[in-house]
Amino acid sequence: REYFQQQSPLLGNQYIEDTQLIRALQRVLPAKILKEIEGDLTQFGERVVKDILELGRASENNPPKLIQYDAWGKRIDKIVVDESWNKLKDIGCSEGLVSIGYERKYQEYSRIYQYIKIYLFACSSAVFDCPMSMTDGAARLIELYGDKGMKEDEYKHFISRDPKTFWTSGQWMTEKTGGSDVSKSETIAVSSGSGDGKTCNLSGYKYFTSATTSEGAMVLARDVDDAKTMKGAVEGSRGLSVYFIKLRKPNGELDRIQVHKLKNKFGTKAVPTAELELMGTPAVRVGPKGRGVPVIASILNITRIHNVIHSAATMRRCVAIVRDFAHRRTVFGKLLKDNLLYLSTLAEMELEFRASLHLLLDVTLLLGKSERIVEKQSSNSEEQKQIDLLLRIVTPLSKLYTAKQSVTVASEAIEALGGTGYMEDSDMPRLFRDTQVTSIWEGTTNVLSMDIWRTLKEPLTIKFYFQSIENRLIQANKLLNNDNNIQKVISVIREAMKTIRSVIDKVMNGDMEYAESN
Ligand code: MFK
Ligand code: FAD
Repeated sequence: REYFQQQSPLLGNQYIEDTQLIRALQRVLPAKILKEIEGDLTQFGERVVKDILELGRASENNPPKLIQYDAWGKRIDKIVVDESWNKLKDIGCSEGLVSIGYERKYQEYSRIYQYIKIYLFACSSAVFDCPMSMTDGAARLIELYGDKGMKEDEYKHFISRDPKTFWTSGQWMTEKTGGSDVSKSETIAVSSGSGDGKTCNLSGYKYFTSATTSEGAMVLARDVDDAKTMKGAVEGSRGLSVYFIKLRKPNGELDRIQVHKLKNKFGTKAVPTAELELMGTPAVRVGPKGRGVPVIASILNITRIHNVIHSAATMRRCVAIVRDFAHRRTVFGKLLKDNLLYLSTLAEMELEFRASLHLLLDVTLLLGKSERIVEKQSSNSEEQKQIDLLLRIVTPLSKLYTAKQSVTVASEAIEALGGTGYMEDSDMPRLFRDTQVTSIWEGTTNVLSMDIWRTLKEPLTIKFYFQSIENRLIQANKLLNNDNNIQKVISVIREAMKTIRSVIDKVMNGDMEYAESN
């Protein structure tokens, strides 16, 4: 007998089929630039459902392993990754996933071009966007705080388009004492005695280190004169500085680092994340002593936008799969695409996706503008101050909102495929697990809300694409200045996010008048 065979949902070109993305790009990019980059986005949109998706699946199916000892009992701490993981690194490099943002061929619009490529890459690449994001952040940190030597050396590796010279970077902040609150960090930096005041040796235990196969890492550590007595240590986060380390010696061995374990994670399974110990690892300070938090924040402000990318990309991938499925699955005599109840579920998902996509583009545009103004050497201008302030608020705001929504959408997408959506090889559980972390790493929802609350103390004369968010933020700012009630302020901030959703809802229902007035 021949039994019924359900057709599986298929993914087409992820750029061409993403009509919302194309429309949104028409909104934010000058037509000439869009025309110039369209060819590249089209070829990449094809690749992410072909070789990149296959490599991502292979990496996921063969996660990293830690080999701590060789046959003779020598400690080697080798992290073995699947060859597909290395190939994803080469592809990410040659596709310019970091470099586009620094070549700045399209001035302030370069970031949009770069981040849309990462958006296409994220859900096919087994979260290789994680190492790419931290490398992007490290490049930015060097651009802002690095000396001439670092700009000629490490920076060039991070923004290279040649896989032979390309490096990725980690970002090591979290310790057992705390990830949100780093003030009790125990890792110490002791001068190497070279006399330049910058080279040190680091010792301490880092509790979460992602992309541990990277060539380098930016590390938070406390400066001390003497490791035994802790003389010279300044307590709290003001005693911390940022140090750059190279993880391995030229022969490939770890340089005074012991990897104690690989984390057994709920998701992001292909990304190696380790607990490790620095045992006098040679390091160079980047940025001023005792300014570790604001210096490393230049990475956080980039990686938090990468989080928005990952969340928006997850929603888009879920919508793409469910939409296609709706054209192939028949229930009660009708294709799901013709079932109004099913469509209303899909519309909810689409709504969240669109809101997040617009937020992503707006925050990216702000980042591009901020970097561009600095480049034009007018960093003290009022325009710069306002853009930076807005960016400082909109970055955590979009990160916290899109992270939460992506988990909801990914969960809904599993159900939308029925029982098969719950099966590992449908790809849906992976999307769900991978996006669950976006609300934890790079700052949890509460921590980011607090960060927005602190920033809102600055005087605000906001200009933002969504008028209604602007109004809410100004309202929060006033509340703060009047009675300093944090609960009220945070609830207004969260209302601002709901507003985005309602504006997009109106747009989807054709109520342009409402949408434009907001
Ligand atoms: C898929 C894409 C993503 C891939 C992710 C990659 C893998 C995951 C990697 C990680 O998870 S890395 C670890 C991430 N960790 C965090 O995000 C930490 C979360 N905690 C916070 O953000 C806390 O708010 C913070 C550590 C910053 C609190 O530290 P403090 O020292 O108590 O902060 P405080 O007093 O608010 O700020 C100290 C200074 O830093 C201030 O400057 P001033 O000294 O000049 O006044 C702040 O303005 C400045 N600062 C803080 N946050 C900033 C910032 N400056 C700019 N931007 C920010 N975001
Ligand atoms: P805590 O800081 O102890 O937080 C616990 C809870 O308290 C949270 O719900 C938090 O929201 C809440 N909370 C904290 N402060 C407040 C407050 N003021 N008000 C109200 N609630 C509050 N870190 C790195 O440095 N480098 C990495 O490469 C890295 N990779 C990671 C990879 C994965 C897969 C994961 C899961 C984490 C990774 N992290 C990394 C660590 C991550 O950044 C931290 O887990 C995160 O910042 C939270 O810190 P914590 O785990 O210490 O939790």
